[in-house]
Amino acid sequence: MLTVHGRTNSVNVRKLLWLLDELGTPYDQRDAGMEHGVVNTPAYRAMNPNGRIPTISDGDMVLWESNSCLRYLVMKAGERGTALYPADPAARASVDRWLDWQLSTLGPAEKMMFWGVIRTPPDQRDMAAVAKSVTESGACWSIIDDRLSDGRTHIEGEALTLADIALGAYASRWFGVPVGGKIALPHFERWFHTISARPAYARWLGGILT
Ligand SMILES: N[C@@H](CCC(=O)N[C@@H](CS)C(=O)NCC(=O)O)C(=O)O
Repeated sequence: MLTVHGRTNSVNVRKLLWLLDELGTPYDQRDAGMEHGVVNTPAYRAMNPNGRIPTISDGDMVLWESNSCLRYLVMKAGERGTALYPADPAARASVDRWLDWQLSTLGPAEKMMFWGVIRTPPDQRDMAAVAKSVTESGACWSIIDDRLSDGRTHIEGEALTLADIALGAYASRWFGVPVGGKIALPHFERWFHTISARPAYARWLGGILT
């Protein structure tokens, strides 16, 4: 049985759970990280020396880095995963570009917006750092807004791909963190409305941020 190790309020765990529901792949989820501990045990570190979540195990196969896990899960699903991660080199590379961009550019830009508000008590918040993160996140999301300005329903066209899942999980934080200073991004909002209506999104990302 495929196992996803990681607490369900983690954005990077949520990506995987959203995808697994889209694929209809059975899995077992085990809490790990933050208040659940586990990540510093020798057994967990043997799977993931970073002590981070998510980690997946599938028989003898163990993998970490959420976007690598997304790719593995669609490839393992065979036909069911093809539309989400197309085989054509140009189409696949285009999806991969957004996964890499989420990890390298969007994630660092938006981290303080989320952590500085949702996971920091009000009297300890550095609102200047949060405001900077809101500005930098808005600059990132405006790239997505431009991408969607031709009326396409999804990042890569008319069908859901891993790009929508990796970016959609983070978009839940842009729309869900109650902080001012966010720029209006109408195409991005329209896309978010579409993807957040999916039952698998609603199940894992539709609740309040914690
Ligand atoms: N680049 C990694 C980031 C992993 C990461 O930093 N995960 C966070 C949760 S989103 C974590 O492990 N936090 C510490 C904890 O939960 O104990 C990935 O995409 O999997």
